[in-house]
Amino acid sequence: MQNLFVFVVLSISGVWATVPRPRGVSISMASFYTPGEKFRCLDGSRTIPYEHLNDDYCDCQDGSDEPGTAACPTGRFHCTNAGYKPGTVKSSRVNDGVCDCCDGTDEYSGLIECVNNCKELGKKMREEQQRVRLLQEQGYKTKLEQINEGRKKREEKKAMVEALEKSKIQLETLRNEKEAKKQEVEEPETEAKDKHKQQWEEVKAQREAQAENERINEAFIKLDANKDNIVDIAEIMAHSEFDINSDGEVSVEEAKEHLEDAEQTDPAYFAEKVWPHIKDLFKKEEKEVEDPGAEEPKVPEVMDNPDYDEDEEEEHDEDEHDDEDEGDHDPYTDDHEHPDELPLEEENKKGDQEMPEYDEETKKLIEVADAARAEFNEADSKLKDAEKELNDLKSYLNGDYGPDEEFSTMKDQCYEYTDREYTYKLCPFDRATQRPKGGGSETRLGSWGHWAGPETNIYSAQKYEKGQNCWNGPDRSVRVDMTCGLENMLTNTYEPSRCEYVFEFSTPSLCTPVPADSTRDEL
Ligand code: MAN
Repeated sequence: MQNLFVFVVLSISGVWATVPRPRGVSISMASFYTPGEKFRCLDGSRTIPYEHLNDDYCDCQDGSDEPGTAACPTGRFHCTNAGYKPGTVKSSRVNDGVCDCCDGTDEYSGLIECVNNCKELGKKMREEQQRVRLLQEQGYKTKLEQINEGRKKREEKKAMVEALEKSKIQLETLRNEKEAKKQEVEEPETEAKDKHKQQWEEVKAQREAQAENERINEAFIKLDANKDNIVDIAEIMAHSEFDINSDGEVSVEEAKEHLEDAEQTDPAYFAEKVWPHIKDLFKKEEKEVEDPGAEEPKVPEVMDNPDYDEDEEEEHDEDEHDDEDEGDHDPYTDDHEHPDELPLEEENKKGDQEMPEYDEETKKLIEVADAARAEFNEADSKLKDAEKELNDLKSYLNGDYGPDEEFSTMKDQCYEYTDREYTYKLCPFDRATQRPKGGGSETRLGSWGHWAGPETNIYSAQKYEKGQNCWNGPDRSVRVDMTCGLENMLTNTYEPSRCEYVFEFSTPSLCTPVPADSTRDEL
């Protein structure tokens, strides 16, 4: 039974005391092992005599009767590790020839001798704890500043919202006034413009009617070969284009059909009844004679000219064809060596087809309406700017920047980290991206999603989601793990699974003051 008891020295409120307990039992569990009393297995399964503790025979299923031997497979051996931190190892490691506890208490059989290095480990641990405490303390100071800044920012934004809501009402009123004014002056403007356009349409229609009359007259003159001011069957028959059945001649019946069953036609009947039905045929013939290889080009060449005026025929001479201002160009007689003439004529025609300028009164109305439109546009864009600013402010105020606004300082900032291949960028509460170091386009790894830490520490991680789709894989996403650090900084990035990234981010926002006695050891 030499293994049964160890006597350890415990300091309670500065008073040193020994607590007898079986080997491998921690001080906090010592009360369950009372000398002289029967021992109840910790799982309550059975009760055994005190002497059966650590007798190298496993009585309790949970191994609680053999904390200091390797007899129970489920047993745990407690190392006091005075000077360092207490710990437990599996009972199977007791006396297995390997030093597991820094105080060497798990190896008491004499098989090997363990060096107690708890003091050394304890020193290192305390140094590390001190470093962390300093870091937390220093970081916490910055966190307090961040909290101040964040709260101030929220208050400022709230005040801005209030002021903007008020000025928005004024801007709306002004915009509505300007809109009413605009509508008021646009009405007479539209009326005047429409009137002008309508007049122009009428002029165009008149011109077209006149041109059509000219075409009819020209056609009549051409068909009226004997110039008796009557077109009869024989004169129609003389025009091969009226050969309906294409048998090489125009029959009497065909001619009559073109004359709408009349024997002859005067100009009035021709215009009203005959022309509407023959004008396409007549035109067709016009095209055919344009062919330089066609027979007798001399007759149609004058008649074909839409500007041809029979009365003026005599006046035309070679010289007049050179006068560009006349606009009387005959495609057959004009000298085609002068290519400039035709474009100018086209230009003149084009000028004729363009609507003339508005009259002075309409121009004035347009001017007034333009000014009203400009004033409205200005008022409207001022209102839109205010609305946008309001939206931005409200979206900021809807954000969750930590319980004390401590994370707000990282909003509207971006942090970068470069590894072997990529430069990663995190713009907190906005997006995460990746850019190849060697150049190339940026890949969106995710947009701000939500806080993603465990329930007890939700502000320790962030999630960025719905990034660019990964070929044959998920949409890219990032989890940002945050820890206490002296400044906001992206300290590491990795891709544990394809297109799923982890960013490590240090921030004072997660530093907490450390209670002075938090590193006290069990001795
Ligand atoms: C790019 C990068 C990588 C990613 C692959 C997936 O190369 O975004 O991080 O693993 O695409 O195809």
